[in-house]
Amino acid sequence: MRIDVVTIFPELVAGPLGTSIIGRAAEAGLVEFQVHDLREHGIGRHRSVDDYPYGGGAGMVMRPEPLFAAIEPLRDAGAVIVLMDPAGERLDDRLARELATIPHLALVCGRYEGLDERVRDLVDREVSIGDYVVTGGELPALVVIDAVVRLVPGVIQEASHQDDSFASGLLEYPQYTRPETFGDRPVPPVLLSGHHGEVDRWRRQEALRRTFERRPDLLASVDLDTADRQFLETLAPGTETGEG
Ligand code: JFH
Repeated sequence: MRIDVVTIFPELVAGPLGTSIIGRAAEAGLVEFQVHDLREHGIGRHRSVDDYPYGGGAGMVMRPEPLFAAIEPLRDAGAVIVLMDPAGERLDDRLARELATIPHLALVCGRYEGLDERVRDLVDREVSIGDYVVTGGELPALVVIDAVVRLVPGVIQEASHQDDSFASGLLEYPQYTRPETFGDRPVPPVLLSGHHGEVDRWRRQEALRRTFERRPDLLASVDLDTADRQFLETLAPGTETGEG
């Protein structure tokens, strides 16, 4: 997989991409990153990439020419062009898995109050990481890259993302490691029992409990069997948990 990033802050993007699991994926050749400094296409002696908004108003807007110059060669190279934007399609597990199937992505990061509307003609999709505003597209792009690259075969243990809580639609079950007792809190004995069936059942129930307590909205799209429904009934007697 190849991922290009267009930004006026290449160092802000390149650092994290060289670090940890994502950095190792790049070293292993599973993914190739290329970060492009938009300012190389800036206009005039000051390499300007922004200008005042027509019609007035606060803040600056990114001018179209540098973005066009940076994006066009990536388009010609076959990249799917993704614009980071607070008004884009919301990133979730489903979208991350879809983007992970694209061999060549180019993520375009804006700054200021946004970009000239005509730049949208050059992009294939627009993605948001959630309903809050950050100061530019770089951190959102890193979130997208992190979520996508860990799904590329070979980057992490395959079982990890099949087990991802969002794959089942439930939140994670509680996890423990050594020591067996920490302060006054022992590890739940079932996890030390060696009964894999019991461990699986406990984890399923704790995942159901946590989802019911914290994100009951998620339960509507989870595949619940009879045992799941019976367990949920003990948490909230009389509450309907049918498909919805
Ligand atoms: C970005 C910024 C827009 C305008 C009402 C709400 C926003 C400031 C480029 C993505 C997510 C982003 C994101 C992505 C790219 C850029 C800052 C944009 C506005 C009007 C103000 C510039 C922000 N999920 N959050 N933020 N900005 N307002």
